[in-house]
Amino acid sequence: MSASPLLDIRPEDLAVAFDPATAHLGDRPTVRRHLADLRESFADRAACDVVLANENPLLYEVTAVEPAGGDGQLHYGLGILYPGRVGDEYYLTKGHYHSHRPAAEVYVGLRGEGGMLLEDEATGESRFVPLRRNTIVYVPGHTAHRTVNTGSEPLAYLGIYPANAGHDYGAIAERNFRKIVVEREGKPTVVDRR
Ligand code: S6P
Ligand code: ZN
Repeated sequence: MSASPLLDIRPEDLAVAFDPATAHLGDRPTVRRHLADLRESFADRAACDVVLANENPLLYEVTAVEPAGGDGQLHYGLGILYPGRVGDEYYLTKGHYHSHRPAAEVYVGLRGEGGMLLEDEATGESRFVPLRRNTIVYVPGHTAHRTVNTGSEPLAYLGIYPANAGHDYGAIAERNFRKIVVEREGKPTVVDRR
């Protein structure tokens, strides 16, 4: 980092055009997660394997913009989570803590209908809060977060987080979230993971 953070940032990172219909941002690499990558995330492993026997659908795509910089800088990612279910559980993201646990994040809903499962690391307490167009979700530090698409169209959102946040998927892989979001009588319902 030089004395001029403004001059250190590539011009193409200062203003980035996006289309909420795709998760693509210029030529930045897009991470694509398919069902096989999320086999451990869904509660109904058998239902997962039935789908995987025939196909490996694309569940979500994320493109991150991570400008150079040090303390105090921000990164952000544009995500698109497609609609669908495995058994009665709605499509979801892997979910993570930030490696730097105090790092918070703000999500801005752009399109679609869904929510975020938030789980406090110390107590296991959780909240399921709406994420949709024109809704902003605040994810406090020390909180695992996972996006869930409960609608019938792609759920698009922007997540903005401190540059030093980092992603810790290991803790979720070991224990997963305590709650799951399933369809019951046509409606999204939060229940305990059995
Ligand atoms: C990053 C932010 C999002 C997620 C994205 C995919 O801090 O929370 O951009 O990376 O929603 O979820 P996951 O759990 O696969 O990273
Ligand atoms: Zn995050």
